[in-house]
Amino acid sequence: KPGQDDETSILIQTRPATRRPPLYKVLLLNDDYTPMEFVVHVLERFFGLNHAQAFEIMLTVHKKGVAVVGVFSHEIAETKVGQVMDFARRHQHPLQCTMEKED
Ligand code: TYC
Repeated sequence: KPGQDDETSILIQTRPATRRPPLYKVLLLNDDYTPMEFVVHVLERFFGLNHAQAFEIMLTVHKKGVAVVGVFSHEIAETKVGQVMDFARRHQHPLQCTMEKED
C-alpha cells in the first residue's frame, strides 16, 4: 500500500507561547509636608538614581502630583514600596509610595 515511510517523516516543533510575568510601576505621590531634600534622598537611596535624576523626579511629583520612579517585577516593586514607606514613617513624613500593574 503506498504511503510515506516513517524514516522520511519530519516533526515540526511549534514555538511554545512564552508568557512573561507582569511588570509593576512604582509611583511616588506628592504631599504638602515631606521636605524636598528627603524625597531626593529616598530616590537616591532606594532607586539608585544620581542626584540630578532624583531632583528631577522629585520636582515632577511636586508639580504633577505623582510620577513613576521605576518599573520592576512584583516582588522587587513590593520591596521598594515597603522600604520607602518604612523609611518615611520612621522619619515621621507622610510620603506615600504605591505600585500599579503595567498595561
Ligand atoms: N510638596 C513637597 C514640598 O513642597 C515636596 C514633595 C515632593 C513631597 C515629592 C512629596 O513625593 C513628594 N515640600
